[in-house]
Amino acid sequence: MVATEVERAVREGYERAREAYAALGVDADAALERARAVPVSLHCWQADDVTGFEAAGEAAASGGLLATGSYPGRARNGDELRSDLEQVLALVPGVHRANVHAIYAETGGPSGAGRRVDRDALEPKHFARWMDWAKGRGLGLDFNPTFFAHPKAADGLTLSHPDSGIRAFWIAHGIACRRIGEAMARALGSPAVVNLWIPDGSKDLPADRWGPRRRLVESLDAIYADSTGVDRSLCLDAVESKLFGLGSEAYVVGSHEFYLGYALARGLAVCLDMGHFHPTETVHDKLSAILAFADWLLLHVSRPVRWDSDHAVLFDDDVRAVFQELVRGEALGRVKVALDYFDASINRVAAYIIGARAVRKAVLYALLEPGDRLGALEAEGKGAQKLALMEEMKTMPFGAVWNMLCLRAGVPPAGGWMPKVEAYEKDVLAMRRGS
Ligand code: RNT
Ligand code: ZN
Repeated sequence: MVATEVERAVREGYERAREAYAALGVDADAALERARAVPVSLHCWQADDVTGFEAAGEAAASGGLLATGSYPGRARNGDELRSDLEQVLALVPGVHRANVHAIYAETGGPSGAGRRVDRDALEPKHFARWMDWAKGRGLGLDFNPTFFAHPKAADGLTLSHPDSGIRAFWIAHGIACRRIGEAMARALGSPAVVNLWIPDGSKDLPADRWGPRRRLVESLDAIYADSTGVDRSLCLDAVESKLFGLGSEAYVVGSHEFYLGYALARGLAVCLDMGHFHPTETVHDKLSAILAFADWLLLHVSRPVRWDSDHAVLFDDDVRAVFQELVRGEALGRVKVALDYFDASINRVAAYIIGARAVRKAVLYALLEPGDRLGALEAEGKGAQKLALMEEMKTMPFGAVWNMLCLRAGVPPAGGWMPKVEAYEKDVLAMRRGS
């Protein structure tokens, strides 16, 4: 089909779908526009398997992170990475931000490579290229300190390390990164989420679970101290827990309970990564519990398969349930949404697009729910009717509304984006030899 035919088919399909939703009291037009406006932060680390630019060819992510696969075309520098993100942005509908890790600093000359600046000495100027690019694109930036893939994290401990010198190094890194986030926010006129995740833990049974957690509290207090002068309205601080990691199977210092307590006690946000809980535990049930006490939280949308495997996000039950909960609780505005996965076994740009489109679909799907009707049925004790309506919603013409959202956003509806990615792979990714 040529473009105009596709367009006509989308419009026709949408008209019928709009009527079907209207019959249930749902305003599809309003849902579509609201769904477009929810910012989704695109993680830069899917493009290069969490390698970063510190030194060419340096081993990829450590600290329990593992990108598996060797699909050709990994981005090797900032320009390639930003080019991949451009390609993604051209094919995903809605508002996006970009999420950068400290290892993506460009510290050298014109090529961005060169002089190595250690993590404790990073400054906003080392991210000038990211800021310039984001400004040109009208994107907000988010930021993350990198507490892994570094000699001072070689034994899997950073902010909870027994050696005060090592802790001091990582504290300095944490503060430096908050300053960078603040600078990004100023430069772009949009507050930056700065999310802290550390790998600290132990592979086997620890004799002492208390000491590392005490030290972590002290280190975090130093990072988040008022004396740093970081403006909290620009640098939105979040802390990310984990249940276990590769090499920290028996004990993780920054567990969920630890960070939930810390964040509530100190007025920070928690980050819920969908891969960081027991496989039978669901993140969607935590939202109304945490947001009863916290102002906002950060969501790392990820897809764990048997473990925290960081597969590309799909439009699956878990992701749908998260956004349904947020819509039902009128809490979409109290959550910052970020993608977090790294799959090196498939075309990396397509992996981005699949995940970003899946999240936007889930937002739209949730907004198309007849919330008032479901709520009324529940309140009237009509459990069967409620369940039946929930079931019926699954076979509504959702795809027709999604296609219209894409059309309005100026990106290909349905699977129309894949040929573009295939062309990009042929013209650009395939030229990246030795990556
Ligand atoms: C690790 C955390 C963390 C990282 C990124 C790279 O388990 O999920 O968010 O994935 O910071
Ligand atoms: Zn995460």
